[in-house]
Parts: sequence; C-alpha cells; structure tokens
Amino acid sequence: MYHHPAPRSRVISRRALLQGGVAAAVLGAAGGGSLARAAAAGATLADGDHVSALVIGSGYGGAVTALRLTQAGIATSVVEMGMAWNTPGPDGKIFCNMLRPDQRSYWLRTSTDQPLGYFLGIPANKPIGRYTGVLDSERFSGIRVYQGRGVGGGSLVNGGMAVQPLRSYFEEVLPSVDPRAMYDTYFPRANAALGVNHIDPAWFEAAECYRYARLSRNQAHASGYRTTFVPNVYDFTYMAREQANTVPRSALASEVIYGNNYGKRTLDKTYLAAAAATGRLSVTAQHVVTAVTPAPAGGYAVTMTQIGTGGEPVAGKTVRADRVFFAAGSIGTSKLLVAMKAAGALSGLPDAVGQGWGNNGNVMVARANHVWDTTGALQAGMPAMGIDNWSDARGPVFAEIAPFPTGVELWVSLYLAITRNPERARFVFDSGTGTVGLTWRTAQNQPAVDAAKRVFDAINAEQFTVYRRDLFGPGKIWGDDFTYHPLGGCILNQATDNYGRLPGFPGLYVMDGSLIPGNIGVNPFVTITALAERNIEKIITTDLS
Ligand code: FAE
Repeated sequence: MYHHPAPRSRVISRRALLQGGVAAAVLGAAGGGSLARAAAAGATLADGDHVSALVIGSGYGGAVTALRLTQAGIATSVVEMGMAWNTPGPDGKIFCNMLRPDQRSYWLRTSTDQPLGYFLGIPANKPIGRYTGVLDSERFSGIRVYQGRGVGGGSLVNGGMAVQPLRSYFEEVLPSVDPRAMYDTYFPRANAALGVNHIDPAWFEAAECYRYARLSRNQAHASGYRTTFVPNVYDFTYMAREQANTVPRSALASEVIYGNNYGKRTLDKTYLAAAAATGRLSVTAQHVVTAVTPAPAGGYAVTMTQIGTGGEPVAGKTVRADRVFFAAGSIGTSKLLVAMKAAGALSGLPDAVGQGWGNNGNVMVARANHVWDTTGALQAGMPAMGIDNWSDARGPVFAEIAPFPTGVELWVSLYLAITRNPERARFVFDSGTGTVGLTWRTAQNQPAVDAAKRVFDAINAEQFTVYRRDLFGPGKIWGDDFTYHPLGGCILNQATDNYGRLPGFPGLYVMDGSLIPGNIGVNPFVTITALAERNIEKIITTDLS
C-alpha cells in the first residue's frame, strides 16, 4: 500500500491533509510553515455538510476556480475522485516510470493500456495490481480517452507542453470570446500562474536528451516544414541539472505519463498550493461525485462515493452546496450532466449539453530511421519542439516531436499530430446500464490521419524512410483510436452562457475542457486555464460579490 487509506473522520482527515499533497507541495514550493498551516485549515467533507462553493475535479478548470474563489474570500471545497499523490512507495518514489509500470500507473486496471501497446507487433502491456493509479484510459466504443486521476488532474500525467493557440484559430473556435482580453490578460495570467518556461535554444542544441528532437527537426526542415520550440511547465533548468547528473532524474528517467517525481510544475505545486495558502481550501480526495440535484433547502445536493484504493466504495455522502463548479474534465463533466438531465434531476438543461465532443484531431505515428540517424538512448520525456504545418489549407497539422524514452537506441521518430478534424460526437445516456456512452467511431479520425499522412509521407519520401507498423497494433501505422485531448461536451455559449453558467440553474457552472468545441489546434491546457481565468473573474464580480 503506497498511500494512507482514505480519511474516515474529520479529525483524521485534517491530519491527512496536513501530510497531504497540497500541504507538502506548498512546503516544497515555498518552504513556509505558515502555508502548511493554511492548508490544514480545510477538512475533508463529511456527510451532511453545507458549503458555499464545491468544485468537482482538481484539474486545470478546478484549480483555477479554487484559487480565485479562495482569494475572493470564499471557502471552497474541491472533490477529486483520484488520490492525493504525496506519499512515496517502497521504492522511495511517489510515481513509477514508464519502463517498470506498477499498480500506481493505471486507474483500476489489471494490465497496463499503453498508448503504444505493441512492439514488433507483439503486445507490450504488462500485468499490474488493480489500484486507483494516476492514468485512466477510459474506453468508449470507438476511442480510448487518456485522463489524469488525482489531485492535480491531467497536470500529473501530461507532457507539460504549454501552447497558446493561434489567435485566428481561437477566434474561429470560440467566436463569442473577446480575443483581445484573452491574449492581453488571461493567457498571460494563465502562463504566469502555471509556471510556463522556455528551453534555452543553445542548451537544446547540445543536450544529448534532445538528439531525437533535433533529428526530427532536421528531417522536417529538409522537406520544407517549419518547426517551433514548445514552452513547457517542466522546469528546464532542473532538466539541465538532470542531464549533468547533479539531481535525481525524472524527465530523463522515463517519467511522464505515470507521473513525474521531480521537475514538473503540476497544479498541486502551483494553483492548488496557492489556493491552500489562503486557508480557505479543502480538498477531498478519493471521492467520486455521482449526482448533483437541486436541494429543497436551496443550492444543490452533491452526492458522492468515497472509494478505497481498490476502487471499492467506502462511504456514501451528500453535501449541500450553494454553488457547484463542474470541473471534472470534458468527459467527467459531460457524463455527469448528461446523466443528471436524463434522470430528471437537471432536466431543464439545454439540449446542447452532451454535444460537440471532439478529440482535438489527435493521431500518433512513428517513422523508422536509417541506422546512421540515431535518436539517442537517453530521451527527455518532455517534448520541446513541434512541426508547425497549421497554415496548410489542405489539412493543418501541428505535430509535436514526441520522445520514445526506452533507454535504448531504437531509431524511432515518434509524433503526436494535432489536426483540424471537424468530426464531432455526443454523449448518450443508456437507461439499460445507467451509464453514459460516447458516439465517436474510430473512422471519424480519418481526416486527422489524412492530414498527418501528407506531412509524414513527404518526410519519408525525402528521407527514404518508412513508417513503423508494429507499435499501435500488428501492421498498424496510425495511432488513431485514442486521444489525450478530450474537448467539448458542454460548449461555451451553447450549453452554457458565455461565461460557463448553466442556464436555468443559478449557481451551477462549467469550468473545464468541456467548454471548448472539440478542437483548439494545439495542446489544450493553457487554453482551458485561461478560459477558466476569464470565466471565474466574471462570475466572482457579477454573481458572488
Ligand atoms: P482534467 O485535468 O482532466 O481534470 C478533471 C479532474 O476531475 C480529474 O482529476 C478527474 O479525476 C476528476 N473527476 C472526474 N470525474 C469526477 C467525478 N465524478 N468526481 C470527482 N472527480 C472527478 O480536466 N495538454 C497540454 O496542453 N499539453 C500536454 O503536453 C498534454 N499532454 C498530455 C499527456 C497525457 C498522457 C494526457 C492524458 C493528457 C495530456 N494533455 C496535455 C491534456 C491535458 O492534460 C488536459 O487537456 C487537461 O488536463 C484537461 O483539463 P480539465 O480541467 O478539463
């Protein structure tokens, strides 16, 4: 067992929170005892509590909401289904790496479900213990959706790439949002609070761990494509010390999608730590919200199940909240709202709820290099460069140059392409099973494959190289049946008003990636963060003061 069991009483939970991720992170970030005391001020929710603001989910939307509400003087309770990742396991690490995945890697699975599930066409997944691990690969009929689970949401597992969308595309995707305010105020605010930093180009040119990126860049340039550096929330100065072997390695030790033990500025170290420092935050981990209904006494009744590390129910609780902020991610928020609408609990929600979901045009692909084109055995897990072919009218592509950090030379160049895929799906309640499904079919990702194929066919032709056909399935070139970037399902100014308010239900708000219409052209968390900053500012000034 790597983590203390879920708290059972307010007294224990206070102590748990003191030891907990947020407090530890605050201490780690600022070294201040007063901040630790502030974090301890919030206790885990108990059955029958009445709170002023409850936030469902602790990813980007939830963390922004928690910080700005607490700063405005409002006591805020965050409920998170995943664990507070703060206690080292027997190996002394909080997270496991990608080469030796154990129970900490996946959310309630008995084997890993790697994005690259094969090697030489042979299944590469490994058995693991069933545990509330940090990465969920949630399976719908036509797509697997990867999501972070834990206090910090997707920030715990993602590649840290912090990219602002092209302004013209942002204006097209979210036409009801004032772009000037976004680009002058909210993107800069988000980047600052997230701790976004830029790689030193001179260091990049020399670093062994980015040999793979330089090779892909040079090959892209030879075919006439532009590349661009990608900012990140991973501390590049820490990475330089990793390369110099003066600190414990994380990005250089095959740590990414199952968590980073060092170097990454995850939300528990940034937004949530700052919220805890106000003394007005409580974080209730390992609690799954299952229902939100209008409460007879006013506000909303939020029903949740406390779970143990095997996913087993430990206790049921209902809390009354004056205001509820849905920040459970595109999938989590959409599923909850669609289920509540179908159950009649929130039957007046607009029909647009559950619509407009997209995969951000994600598709992965790998190329096989010539033996003299080495990618390096040591590869930084944090991508730092992308191929920018977004201006191609025949099929825009922004392809990050992804690592394949196995620790040995494999001559593989890997890419995650973000394309402009117009296909959309919707969430549907199945009254037979009581679950919510997603209508996405794998074939809907063909536009993404077509756009990426144009770029990588050209690079292969120029380099006299071929695609790898063994990593996504036997004979399968395209990783087209999963996404890291679920977006939409509760679109701004359609399912909500222009600031995330759910019409007809005063005090209900949507704050996360479900607001974004399916495709934003770049990695999405900076946009999710900045949009949440914009919306919560409006909500605080107009609804809460
Ligand atoms: P999210 O961060 O998913 O937070 C939602 C939280 O709600 C999660 O912690 C859930 O556990 C929790 N939750 C869900 N349902 C419930 C419930 N019923 N009760 C209680 N809690 C619940 O949402 N994006 C980038 O911009 N750059 C990258 O480099 C990048 N790399 C990625 C790599 C991987 C492997 C993955 C999976 C994602 C990556 N992303 C990246 C996507 C990014 O992490 C994602 O867009 C954001 O995390 C979404 O933020 P939200 O606030 O919408």
